[in-house]
Amino acid sequence: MLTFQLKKLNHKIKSNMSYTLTIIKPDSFKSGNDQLIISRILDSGFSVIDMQIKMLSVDVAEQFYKEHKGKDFYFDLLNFMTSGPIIVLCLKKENAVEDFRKLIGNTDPKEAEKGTIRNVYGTDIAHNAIHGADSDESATREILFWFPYLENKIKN
Ligand code: RTP
Ligand code: MG
Repeated sequence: MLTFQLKKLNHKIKSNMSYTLTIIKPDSFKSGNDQLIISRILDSGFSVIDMQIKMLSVDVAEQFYKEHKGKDFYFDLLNFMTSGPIIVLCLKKENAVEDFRKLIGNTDPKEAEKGTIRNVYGTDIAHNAIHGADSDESATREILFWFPYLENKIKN
């Protein structure tokens, strides 16, 4: 009986969980702040489902950032994101997308609330240390872009 109740409780806890996608950008990797940033993410209650350290090709960067094609900053963004290694992480937490966006702060580090990751580790709007998916739909699309084999896990 107790086992059954525990299983039910466990299921309930699990069902409140959601997922998000982050990228530790090349500026953070180069400065050596990547480990501090990941520690900060873990200390904020996120757990890591999967991660990759990689160098982006222009082709892959174009696919990932296709929503920004045509914007003034598009080519600068591609240059920056292909300038050095990045760390891509799939993260899990209750209310993951919204809580993660709060943790990283405004796109422009100077506008970001004091103590947020971009405020602490970012330099300017183009070199802002970290990416975070901006909605549950984007999170699902982005997680499947990098980790297609997680489909069953994140949709359950
Ligand atoms: P992200 O996608 O990286 O989490 O950033 P975001 O949602 O806060 O901002 P978004 O509008 O999606 O922009 C994507 C990334 O493009 C670069 N950017 N540069 N120079 C500029 O005015 C400018 N604006 C945006 C930033 O690296 C931004 O994170
Ligand atoms: Mg964005």
